[in-house]
Amino acid sequence: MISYIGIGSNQADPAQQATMAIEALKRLPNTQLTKCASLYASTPMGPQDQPDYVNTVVELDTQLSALALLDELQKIEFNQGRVRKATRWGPRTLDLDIILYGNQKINNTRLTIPHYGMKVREFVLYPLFEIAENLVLPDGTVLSQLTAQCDRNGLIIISE
Ligand code: ROI
Repeated sequence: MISYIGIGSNQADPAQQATMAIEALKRLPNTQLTKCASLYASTPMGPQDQPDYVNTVVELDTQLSALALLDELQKIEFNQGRVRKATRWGPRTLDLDIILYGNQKINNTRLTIPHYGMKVREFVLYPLFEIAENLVLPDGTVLSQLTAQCDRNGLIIISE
């Protein structure tokens, strides 16, 4: 199954967090990392009193079920996304989201796929378009059209 994973961080050296997450995704069982978009710097969506984000998207070719994949992503978030601060766990520094899982629509208590925000988030659409320019969403929406309609909102490539 081809699946696209959104990666986001805005704490504790976000570019390093994203790079470490990519390395961890390369080690997933029964899975190949087949494409990797550039790293992007993006303006926060939501509260503006927080640092800019680093975002990217990777393509996986996986034999894991969507839920098994989610479990693996949450392990990576737990292992690498949390920073030890003095005596207690600091804030979450890494988000790994399953954006798409093949052409499937999945709705259960743990997962909503396609990811609910993907169609309007420049920091998902542009990196996804970079590695999957001919993609069509499960509902028939054409990715290139969504991307063309979405303002970059300051989104820039920081490393290829
Ligand atoms: N904003 C940006 N730019 N990138 C993100 O990954 C991101 N993730 C979030 C919220 C808080 C919605 N804002 C974001 O969870």
